[in-house]
Amino acid sequence: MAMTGVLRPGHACIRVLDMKEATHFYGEVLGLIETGRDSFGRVYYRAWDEIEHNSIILREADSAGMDFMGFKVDSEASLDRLEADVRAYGIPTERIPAGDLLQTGERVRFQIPSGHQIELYAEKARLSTPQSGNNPPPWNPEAERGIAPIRFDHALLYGPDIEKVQDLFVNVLGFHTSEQIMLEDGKTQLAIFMACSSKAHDIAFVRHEEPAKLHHVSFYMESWEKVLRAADLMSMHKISIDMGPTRHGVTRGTTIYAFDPSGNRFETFAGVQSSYPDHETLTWTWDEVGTAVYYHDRQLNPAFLGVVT
Ligand code: M3P
Ligand code: FE
Repeated sequence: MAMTGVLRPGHACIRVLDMKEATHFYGEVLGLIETGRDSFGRVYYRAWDEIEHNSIILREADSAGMDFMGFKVDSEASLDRLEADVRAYGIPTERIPAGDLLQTGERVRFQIPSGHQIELYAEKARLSTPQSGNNPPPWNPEAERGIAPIRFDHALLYGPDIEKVQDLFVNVLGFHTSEQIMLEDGKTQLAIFMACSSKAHDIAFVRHEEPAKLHHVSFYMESWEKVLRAADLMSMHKISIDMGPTRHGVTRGTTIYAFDPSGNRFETFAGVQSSYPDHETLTWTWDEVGTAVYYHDRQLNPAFLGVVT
């Protein structure tokens, strides 16, 4: 197996202010498939083409934002090894017992320098879905219900000390840096995009004073046409759109940023480039920061740097 260790983003637990409003949005408008509810009142979803029991978990709380993001690793042996490596690096870890999240094995959780809670897990129940097994069709009716993204793809997180975060992800967790945006001094990073796969990014960070903030969770769509259809649905459902449809210079993704009813930003995107560990890190300079983020407008909108949950 060429891909070992950390494989991909597996889940994100999002705080919502009103569960009834949130389940209407995530279930009917975004079109995720509800897979369970637990004794804490958390609601679990997967996207139609995902193989595991859950990827988005909602928790009702007084403030919006993200509780934690989890990455799938290839085996229990990798989970043990990465746990030891994170500890040896000087970051304490805790084990969360199997079953704390529905249908999910033990998780190793740690706080990264930006203040976010990151988890690793090796086991989660696989569902039998129309897309699994022998001779699967290319899509099924769930692929046309609501916005209907293919998968939870990545998150962009805001917090301090992103160079320390980069060191941890690259030198301990095995990610590579696909792209970066520099500040005016040409040396300090405003943003870093990192992948554990050949995707444009699996996680990204923007430098920000306040720790543990969420800029967006992102959902992968099949095509630019599906991104435009998502925009139509957002308007039909009076969803607040932050930006787009447009294109990012960084990653080349065609995209929309919009807000869930609690004010958490989410992205529906398609058409990114790929990245491999032997590629050079693409760098965007401060004079082109607007183009890096919004390729057509060529300037940042005020919400981009200011509105996070
Ligand atoms: C994305 C993406 C920035 C670009 C963000 C890009 C922060 O969200 O998914 O490609 O410049
Ligand atoms: Fe994104």
